[in-house]
Amino acid sequence: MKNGRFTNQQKNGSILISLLIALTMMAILGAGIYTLTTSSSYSELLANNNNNAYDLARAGLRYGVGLQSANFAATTFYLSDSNHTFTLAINNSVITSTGVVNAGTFFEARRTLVYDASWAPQPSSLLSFAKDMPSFGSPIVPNNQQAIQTDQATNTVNLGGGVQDAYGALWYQGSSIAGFCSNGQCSFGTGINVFFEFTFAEDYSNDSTNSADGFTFTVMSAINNTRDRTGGAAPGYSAGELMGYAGPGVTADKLGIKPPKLALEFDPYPNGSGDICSSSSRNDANAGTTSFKNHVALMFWGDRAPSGSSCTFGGVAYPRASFDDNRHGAGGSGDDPQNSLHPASPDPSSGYYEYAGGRGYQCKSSSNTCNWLEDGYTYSARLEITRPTAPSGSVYNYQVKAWIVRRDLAGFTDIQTSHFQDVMVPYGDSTPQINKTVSLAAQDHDDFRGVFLGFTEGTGASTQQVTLANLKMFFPQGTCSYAIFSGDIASPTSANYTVAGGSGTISITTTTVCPWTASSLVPWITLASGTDSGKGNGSVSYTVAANTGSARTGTMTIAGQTFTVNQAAADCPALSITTASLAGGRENVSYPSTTVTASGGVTPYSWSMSGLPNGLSINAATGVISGTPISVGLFNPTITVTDSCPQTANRTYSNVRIKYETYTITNSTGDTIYPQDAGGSCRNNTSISAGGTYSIPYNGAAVRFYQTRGGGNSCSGSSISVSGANADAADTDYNGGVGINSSWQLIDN
Ligand SMILES: [Ca+2]
Ligand SMILES: [Ca+2]
Ligand SMILES: [Ca+2]
Repeated sequence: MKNGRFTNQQKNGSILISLLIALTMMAILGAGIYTLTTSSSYSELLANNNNNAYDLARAGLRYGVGLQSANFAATTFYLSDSNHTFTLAINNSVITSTGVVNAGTFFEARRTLVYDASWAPQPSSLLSFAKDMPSFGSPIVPNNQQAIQTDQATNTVNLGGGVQDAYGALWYQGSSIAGFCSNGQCSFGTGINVFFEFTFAEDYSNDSTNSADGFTFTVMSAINNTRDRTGGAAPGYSAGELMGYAGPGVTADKLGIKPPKLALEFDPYPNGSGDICSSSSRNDANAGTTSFKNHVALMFWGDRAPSGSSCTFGGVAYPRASFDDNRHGAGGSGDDPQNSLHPASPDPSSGYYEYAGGRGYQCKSSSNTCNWLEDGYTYSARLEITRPTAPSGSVYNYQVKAWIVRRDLAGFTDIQTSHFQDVMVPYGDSTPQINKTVSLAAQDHDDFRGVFLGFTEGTGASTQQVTLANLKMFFPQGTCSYAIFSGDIASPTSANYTVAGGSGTISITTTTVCPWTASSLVPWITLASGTDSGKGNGSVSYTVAANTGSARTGTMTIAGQTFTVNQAAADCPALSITTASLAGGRENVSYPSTTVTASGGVTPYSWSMSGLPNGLSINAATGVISGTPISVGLFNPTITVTDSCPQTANRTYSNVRIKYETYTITNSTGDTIYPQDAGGSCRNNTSISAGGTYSIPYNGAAVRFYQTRGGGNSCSGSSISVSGANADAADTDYNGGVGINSSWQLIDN
């Protein structure tokens, strides 16, 4: 960069840093995919200034990411010997960086980049051939190990090996915090950015059939597939067109790579539109003609249960399901996404790209004209998949972008080349050749939570030699989340132990690829061997040692969550609840305030209860039970007290009775009757006609009913039989029987 030097001097109150440092940070910092928006105002004559402004803004963005701070006041960083600056501000994790060249002059150029870092909390890193080649050391090559060869010295891969009728897959097999990968199974998270270079051997045939059949970069579900899977032709049959992505391979279920899966295919060989079981059935555009152009296309999978009988090879039946997996136009019914079709005119959203020049320029090492891709030159490919975190309606929309360039053809500048290879930041310097949204059903989206990533290839009657180099994969964010349980209790935060100590288990649930660790921060809590880390669901077993001193508290960190252990002191007196009984109550009448008491232990106490009548509660600090019962019956509440050691004591009270608020009497005598009030007089003007009812508010007194009412409100008569409701089992009648159905007096007990 011109004038690319900062000094360490203070100037105009701004902070000075070294641009060299900032640019170096571009390579080592970064914690997420960037949502970039750009704005610019510049003259076309000053495009170089604009590029410089863009890079200043980019450096600022990287620097801001490195700060890992939610907020950072707007600060201008500038070059000492010029008016070139970037201004950085972070507001609620949204980083805004503006690069300015020739600030304040007619030649000013200004670019602004904005990155929302709030959903990218996990620092991450790259997976690459450069540092992870040993993890690409074992290709899956069922029928010919020449098909895929890895070179651990040069960090390159050969696909094809120059052999016919072979196929295979090369999956990343390592473990890495980048992508939360475990034995090759990575968390798809919010997507992935991929860069690699590939070089095909020259094919200058008019119909591009000198070499076959191409390769794919594939992402396959690790939930539905194991890492030993590959597609490929049925044994003994020639169908390189399946590219190791479609077809049964040699797996027992004859399904090859099962959905969900997606691939970017690099197809340099035309195949027609025959039955999916037959060879030449990929629906490549212009197959069989000299108009065929090598193409790059997005592939998903075909129908899961295509109609028609099985495909039969050598007398063995194979499910048709895998045979159309890289057939253009297959899929698209039900939940199956559409495999990309050749568009009538160039259209990135079609998912299918062919270089307009097709065949007709100089091969690298011969005087012939070669087909695009197959010219002996090295091409660069870049793939960006954004995986949604939430559905859109009932589906999940994946955005897939791809760029394929031969650098000299694309006319890249050095800066564009640098950006193109930098997978830690979205690429925005040129329009992607492929930019397709594909909608996945919820189950497929979920089955993509864990994935294997790598390459597949296949050959038929022709052979191929493709060299892969310089792979880089960046996972913007793994989406690992963890829940812990103590038995059925979700998200427990603490447990109490007596002076004697004991043991406990906390279980963890998470996605299978997600790692976790557990640790104790105090020596008296120890984790059982082998339970201090894991991946996926698991559990942590711990032991609390006996306590010889005062009460103590220790914490464990389990899958990122803090769990507290409280243990009683060695000298805690025994704790007990001393309240012997609990009074009964009456429905809808305030319960007599009752204070439960305890002895022993170490105050303060903490009270809780279970099984009390509805409407009553206990004050945790004072032990006072209060409230108004709203239901009747017999209750057996248990009161629990916890002291500060801590230790607990329980006491259960049997048959605490809550009575009805009123009684309702039904006159079943056939005559009018008269109730006697508490004072012994017949109630003025109160009579109960035959069949009538009479509601008696509870007042604790017995109520009698008489046949007649004489002068002076005297009641007389005898033997009146009534029936009623709301008496409970403990109430008695005049004769000492249970209930009130058999006589004329109710006694509330
Ligand atoms: Ca070809
Ligand atoms: Ca093909
Ligand atoms: Ca194709």
